[in-house]
Amino acid sequence: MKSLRLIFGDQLSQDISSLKDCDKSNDFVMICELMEEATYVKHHKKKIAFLFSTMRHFAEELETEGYQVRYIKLDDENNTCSFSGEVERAIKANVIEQIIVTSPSEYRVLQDVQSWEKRFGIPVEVRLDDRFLCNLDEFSTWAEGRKQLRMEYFYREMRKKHSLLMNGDEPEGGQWNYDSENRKPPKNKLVIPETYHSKPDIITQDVLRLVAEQFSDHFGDLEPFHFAVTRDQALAALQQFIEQRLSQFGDYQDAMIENEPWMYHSHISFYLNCGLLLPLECVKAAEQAYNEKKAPLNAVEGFIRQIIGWREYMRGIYWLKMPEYAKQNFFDAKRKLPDLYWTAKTKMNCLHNCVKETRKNAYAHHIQRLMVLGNFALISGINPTYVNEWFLIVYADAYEWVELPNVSGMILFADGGYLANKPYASGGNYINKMSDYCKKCKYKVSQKNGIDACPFNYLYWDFLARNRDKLSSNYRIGMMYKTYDRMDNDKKSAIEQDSKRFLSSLYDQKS
Ligand code: FAD
Ligand code: DLZ
Ligand code: SF4
Repeated sequence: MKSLRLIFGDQLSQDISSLKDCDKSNDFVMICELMEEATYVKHHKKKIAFLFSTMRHFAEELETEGYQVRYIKLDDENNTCSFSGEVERAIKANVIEQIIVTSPSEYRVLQDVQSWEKRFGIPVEVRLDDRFLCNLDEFSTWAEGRKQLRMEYFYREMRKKHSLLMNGDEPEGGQWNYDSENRKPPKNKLVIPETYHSKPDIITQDVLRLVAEQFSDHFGDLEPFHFAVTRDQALAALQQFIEQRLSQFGDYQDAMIENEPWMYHSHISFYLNCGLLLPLECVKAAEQAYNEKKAPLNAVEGFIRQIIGWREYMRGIYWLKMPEYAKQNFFDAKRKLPDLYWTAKTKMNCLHNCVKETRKNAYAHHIQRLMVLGNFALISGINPTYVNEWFLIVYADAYEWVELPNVSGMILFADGGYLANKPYASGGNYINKMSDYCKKCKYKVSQKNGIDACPFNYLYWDFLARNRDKLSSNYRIGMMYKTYDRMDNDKKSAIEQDSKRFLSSLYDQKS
């Protein structure tokens, strides 16, 4: 049966299930650059360029392997701009008897796919995405009957299932988790290796021109552009991380240094999420480095946990809880997103740097996303819809399946604690301990109230006071109310007044 194998932009792997049993002489593969996908939220320019260039390189690889590829460029005259439109056009242009896809990673796109059989009158086979280590049925069986989920228990199951860092039934080193060793503050004079740099070839240069022309009003810097855009390059980026940064990954996982956006992180999320790298090969490479004594256990365990634990856990929750998950707003947060998230214009040095680097690189590391950008959105009471939209736009690794649970679940606690056991709210002390941002800030981190005080300090308490009814019974954060209750009335009123003043000035760019 002649089939159309549609490959979505984040499925760029020759091992993808939709290519299995493909009859190269009869079937054809379709990949499309689509205006609708690039603009349903206005993605960062670098993210669009990365995906288009990677898609074009992947199509070329498939052709070399003998596949018949129908590649639709953004500026093809008859491009209909949407997946459905392109499927319809392909059906009209070829005699197709069935459509085969690997299940799309996003709920929105799956809805589309599920309408095609009826709409086009031919069978549509939706295959499992077996790039992930935990399939969705397995996850929902694990989650069944649990009122709250905890990543740590899921992670242990995954360690056992894939026999990673295991000694028989016991975890390597006797402990499952070495996170407590992974919180070293930054030291002066750390030597941080460069992130991976590819040199833009002709394909990438063409894409850069196209993106500059078509998406000039989107957020972010297009150049310099140095992401890997082929599997070989992505493997080289992984190897570079294993050799140059993994050994320090654990120690400085939570550290932030001004003008050091990449730290010792791996910078592979873009490649993992679009299919250039597979999760198991990344964690096995790290395990091998440990076995060869090239990296310590705390670093390797931490890295493996992020990928087989957090990444899979986020995906499981997304599919278990969509579409309701996108609408959750536990704190009933109402504020708009302030312009500083786009302009980086703020006196708060931590936020200024994190937005500036995001704009330049389409990347910020986890603690910048969590404890600076996310924490501020949480304690300022910004509506989850706006926060989610921003995070989906600005990062080259952002797709709803992973962005939404991180934002709504992990930082905004918008699901009321289904995914995380407490909101990651914090005052300025944490940022001061884990970064050097406060040294150059106009605000004073040691000051708790008043015009010069670090806004995180009073906003934190104001957030707790505003949400007392929802948080005082939380066993991880509830005890903070005892501290709040011991404050005298003048102090409480200063917290409230400072927060009111600051939050009302947030929208006139003076803060
Ligand atoms: P490393 O720190 O080197 O970690 C290794 C890998 O572990 C990552 O590449 C990633 O695949 C995985 N990982 C680590 N933490 C998480 C996590 N919490 N959830 C899922 N995977 C994880 N990650 C995305 O891939 N896409 C997103 O859109 C995204 N949005 C986020 C939004 C917020 C508010 C927060 C707090 C986190 C978000 N993350 C997201 C998770 C994490 O910040 C990024 O995966 C990480 O910063 C990517 O950089 P890295 O490859 O250098 O990661
Ligand atoms: C994010 C994105 C962008 C910017 N452009 C495309 C595109 O042109 N073609 C495509 O197939 N996918 C693109 N994507 C990824 C999709 O928005 C979506 O996340 C995936 O198809 C998975 O559902
Ligand atoms: Fe950020 Fe406060 Fe430190 Fe300034 S003082 S950098 S606002 S934490």
